[in-house]
Amino acid sequence: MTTSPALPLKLAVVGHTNTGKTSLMRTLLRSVEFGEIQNSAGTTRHVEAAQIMLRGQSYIELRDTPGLEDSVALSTHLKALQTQGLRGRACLEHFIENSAPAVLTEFEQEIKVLRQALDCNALLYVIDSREEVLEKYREEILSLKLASRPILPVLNFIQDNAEQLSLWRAELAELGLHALVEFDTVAFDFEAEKRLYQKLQTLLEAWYQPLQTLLDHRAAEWKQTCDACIAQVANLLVDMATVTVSVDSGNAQTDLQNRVRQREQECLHNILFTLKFSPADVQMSNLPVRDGEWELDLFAPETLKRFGLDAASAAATGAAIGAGVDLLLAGLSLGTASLTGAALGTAWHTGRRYGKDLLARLRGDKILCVDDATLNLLLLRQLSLLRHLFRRGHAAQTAFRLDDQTSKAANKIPDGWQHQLRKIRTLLNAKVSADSREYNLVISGLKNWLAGAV
Ligand SMILES: Nc1nc2c(ncn2[C@@H]2O[C@H](COP(=O)(O)OP(=O)(O)O)[C@@H](O)[C@H]2O)c(=O)[nH]1
Ligand SMILES: [Mg+2]
Repeated sequence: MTTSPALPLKLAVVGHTNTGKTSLMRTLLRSVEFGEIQNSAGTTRHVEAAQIMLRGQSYIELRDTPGLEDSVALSTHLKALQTQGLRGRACLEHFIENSAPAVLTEFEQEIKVLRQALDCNALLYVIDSREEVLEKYREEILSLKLASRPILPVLNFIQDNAEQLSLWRAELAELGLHALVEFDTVAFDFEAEKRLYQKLQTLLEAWYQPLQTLLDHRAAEWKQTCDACIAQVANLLVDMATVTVSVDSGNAQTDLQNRVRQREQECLHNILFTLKFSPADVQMSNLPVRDGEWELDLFAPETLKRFGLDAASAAATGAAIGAGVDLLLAGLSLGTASLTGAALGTAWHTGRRYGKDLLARLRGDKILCVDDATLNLLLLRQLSLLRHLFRRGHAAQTAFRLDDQTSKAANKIPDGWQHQLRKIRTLLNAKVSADSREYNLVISGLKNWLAGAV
């Protein structure tokens, strides 16, 4: 009978100083706040634990440790004990419990790490793969192996580093470490995180099922998170393509600009919150909003269709609409009270269909809306943002500057946008409520299109 393993699975995150141990913790925890990260040795002085929770239960306990500094000297001591016949865990335990006080002081940091190696179920050994494979790293691994726990090397700083990576792989194989992962803690890739858990499954068979449960949950959660961010952008684009301001309202232009900028900020805020990033992770300047005057083309096929009219009988319909509009205008100028019977019915019908924007237009008001060029820019900014954030690790230290995105990809409007925009603009012709079928059709089409474009 197999018994369920004790949860949480305890993983010690170990390695030389400054290899990205705390960064790995942040990325796996989706927390920009865990620990302290600095490009200098000895930032993490103590062991700090954090939990990966699922439905109120801790599945994994990650323990961040100080970096191993003097591994060659440490290894000399451990080798001496091994020649006395002490092997594996006994060797480490003896070293921790029976060394002279001066030795314990000298290796204070290392002993904290060794204790965790002894206490945890497995070790994530983080490597700065830009580094040469030096003797000190070999000694470090040999010392950690004495804990007799599975070690999963995590190769960090993997970008543009193929040559050095293969040297590390060869060295690790020689040390008996064949399962390893490449995992960049700054440039996040969900597939790489999945592989990390899968490798742990093969190294820790007893934890196979809980790791699978966690993995499934993480995959579902990642999809939901991405979908939620895409929905934010879809709503932003629809809102901004359909917002109108009457010129009569005084500061119409500034009003419109402010609304667009505020709405973009709000969208950014929601996306950062959904992905568990902080406002400091992204910098962006105000969107240069331009406004266009809204021209309502009463006889455009899409407008006609929108009002349930058949474009094929446009002539007849045009006459009908014309009559309605005339009556409506008459009603407006004469005062509604002077309209009688059927005339009032037609006027009312037309007015209700076309909404207050049309009435404003018929009254000669100008209606401002956000122009296509601004919406194109808004789209490009949001795509750049999502493309970056979906691949950003929680350990990344430099803020993403949205305004610096000048690459070809960042400036190319993906195919199909004009079609989407046209569909969205049909909602502008008559204010459609956000819970209507029509509105939802446009939004869901747009979400699908955005998911493909990101
Ligand atoms: N470019 C890049 N920088 C990283 C990566 N991982 C960590 N860093 C940086 O390396 C430095 C040390 O990281 P830290 O997590 O504090 O290392 P620790 O001492 O092992 O905990 C910090 O400046 C990090 O921002 C990575 O994958 N890519
Ligand atoms: Mg650290």
